[in-house]
Amino acid sequence: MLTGLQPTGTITLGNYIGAIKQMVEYQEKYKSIIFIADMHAITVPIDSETLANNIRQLVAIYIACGIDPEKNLIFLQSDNEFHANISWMLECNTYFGELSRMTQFKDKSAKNQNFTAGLFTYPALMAADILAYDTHYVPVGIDQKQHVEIARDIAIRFNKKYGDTFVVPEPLIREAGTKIMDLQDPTKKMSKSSESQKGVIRILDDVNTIRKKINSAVTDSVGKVNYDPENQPGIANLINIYTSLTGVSKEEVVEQFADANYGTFKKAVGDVVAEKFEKIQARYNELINSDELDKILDEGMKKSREIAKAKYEMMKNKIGLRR
Ligand code: AQP
Repeated sequence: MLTGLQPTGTITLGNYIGAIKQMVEYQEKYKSIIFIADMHAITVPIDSETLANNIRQLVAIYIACGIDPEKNLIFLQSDNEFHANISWMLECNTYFGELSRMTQFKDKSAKNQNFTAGLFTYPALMAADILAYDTHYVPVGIDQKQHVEIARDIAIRFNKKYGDTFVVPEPLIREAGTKIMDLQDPTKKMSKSSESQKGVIRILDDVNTIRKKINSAVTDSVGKVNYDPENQPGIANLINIYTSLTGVSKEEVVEQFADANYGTFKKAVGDVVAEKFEKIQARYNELINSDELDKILDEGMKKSREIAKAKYEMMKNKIGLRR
């Protein structure tokens, strides 16, 4: 299994619930590769110092959240030059038309008319990330499914043209209902690169700030805790947060808070998030300036390069890039 996050900002509660929590669960079930997708992060503008800080922070957050370096291969994408090399060979087997149909490209390029070629060819790099390791499973949200599908198409095409080279990967689609929304605008996804201060909970926010953000989350005038995403999107979002972190079902939450006002329910949600993040933050603070992180990344660089290099050499040979 292979998965990674982009160091485009401090991890949010949405990233934690939608991605990191699953990684921690999957490490018991699959042989896992978890990387920091920093080369994907530069497909949109990002300040150099901010990026470097985000990278170190993300490694510490992975470990603090319970990702075990003994059970997972953890590495930084840019520490492994074979990703870009493999990506180029895949790009030359990818059609302009299929890249043009990627919805993420359409969305992100619409936000900035001066988009880069890297934003356009991003799916070929993602295919390289996946295919270099003979990955069987790629856990993704529904928004990323298209990128795993194009990786499959590229793998099948390459295998047909040059002979068996790649394992054809499968997306592991996460169950619906885990998409966490902005607390101030519950129609918008909570995103790490968002500029919304009050609407986005960051994993490193101090617990009082977390409680305040949840207390001032936008709700509705119904005044009753129901799970009704259409008419009560703010409350539905808080229910999703509560259920994701406690394992209690939506029905049970609605029953438990049937007589409670929104203030009481928000306090309960705030307590759950604060308790979870307080523990993660304590571990994060021990790690962030330790050389443990560098050791993990050095080891990951070595191992990931060995695997990706073998795939790269195989591809070169099959394509005819040899003397
Ligand atoms: N709000 C969310 N609810 C549930 N899951 C979420 N994810 C992101 N936001 C939510 C999941 O977290 C992972 C992040 O993947 P990524 O780093 O490649 O970037 P992304 O999907 O584009 O996430 P962001 O936070 O919105 O980043 P930016 O702001 O850089 O675009 C994915 O598994 C995603 O499903």
